[in-house]
Amino acid sequence: RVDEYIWQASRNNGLSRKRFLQILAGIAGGTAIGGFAVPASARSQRLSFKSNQSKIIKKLPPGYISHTSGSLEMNWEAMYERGYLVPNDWFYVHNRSKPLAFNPSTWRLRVEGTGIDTPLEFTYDDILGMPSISVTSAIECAANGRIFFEEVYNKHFSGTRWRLGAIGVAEWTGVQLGLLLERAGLNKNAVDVLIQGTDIDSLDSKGTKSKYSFVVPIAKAKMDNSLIVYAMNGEPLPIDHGSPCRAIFPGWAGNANVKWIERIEVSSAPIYSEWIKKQAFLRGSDYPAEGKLITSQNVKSAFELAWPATLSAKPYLLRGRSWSGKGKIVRVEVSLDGGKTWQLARLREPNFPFAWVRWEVDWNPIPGEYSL
Ligand SMILES: Nc1nc2c(c(=O)[nH]1)N[C@H]1C(S)=C(S)[C@@H](COP(=O)(O)O)O[C@H]1N2
Ligand SMILES: [Mo]
Repeated sequence: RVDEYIWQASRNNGLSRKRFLQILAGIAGGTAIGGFAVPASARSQRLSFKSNQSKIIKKLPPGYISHTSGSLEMNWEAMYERGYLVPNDWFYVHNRSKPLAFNPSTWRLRVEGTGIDTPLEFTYDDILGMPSISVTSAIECAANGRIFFEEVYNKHFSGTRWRLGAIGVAEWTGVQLGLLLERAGLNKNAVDVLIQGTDIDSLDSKGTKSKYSFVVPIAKAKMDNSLIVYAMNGEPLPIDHGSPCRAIFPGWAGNANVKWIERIEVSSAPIYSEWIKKQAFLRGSDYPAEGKLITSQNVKSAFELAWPATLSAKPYLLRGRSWSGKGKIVRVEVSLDGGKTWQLARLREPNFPFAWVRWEVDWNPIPGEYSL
């Protein structure tokens, strides 16, 4: 009931167009969410590229863990005792190319394809003028935690060596994708919806460049909480996070949340581009020959601690967060002895589905080494 109430309140609070324009006018590079002091121990941990090659625009607070020029993760230690939402400056980034500034007067979002009756171009103003909705949801890179696979399988995997910080929770404001599609005359033949960004990513097998995109089945596109958003935590969407507009598909892997969108194709036949086949499908003996679309994320948890952490041997309140792409977390058990015994953690409100729940456990250790 509480969750339903908050969900309703959050829908009602969808930023009005007037309020959003006020925020746009008042923005001067600063962030509206202040008061986040970083523990001295949480300094940036690795810089393996020259800063002039960076694909990330925002000024980084101390404590980020940088992997490559376009990927940096949130610092879990810095989240200790922090609020439910991750401030925009602290949010992890996964950019395949350096984002480009957009011009609000020339930007257009094209909606086309065999699954709609009236192809349309939306201006930025058109989208701001539509009924808005706000949803609190996580985004998590599909590869979050990859480094632990290396430890478990004892072999090197290609790609960013994320620990557990390729996740963040924010309040997203925008319009329902379903509503946008209805405006363009969504018809009964629609099967798949492709969301395309402006950034060129990979070369396909024929050697042509393709733009970053993801495809969702029409049923996912029409869900209440599938959004095209232009605001993040009450601020205009930051450039690193997809301005002017990005897709949000709560529960699904990070790749689905296409940034810097310019085109939506609704198709009456399944869409299998080279790019989609390569990046968005699970393959191998466990899956059908054509592969299986990557959809919802599995359960994970993280302590709000450095890795590894050194603490003084005195009473300590251990904190962490747990999340799942399949729904709400109902129970969290913690082990302080490498998995021999388990105890229930205390959960803290709020606890939104497709976001995370914060939890805590009292600990009074004698000096030694522990596996939590
Ligand atoms: N256009 C575009 N959209 C994109 C990406 C990208 O490189 N280009 N990266 C995707 C991936 S892999 C992830 S994990 C999320 C990261 O979102 P964030 O940087 O806002 O945290 O965006 C997704 N959307
Ligand atoms: Mo990602």
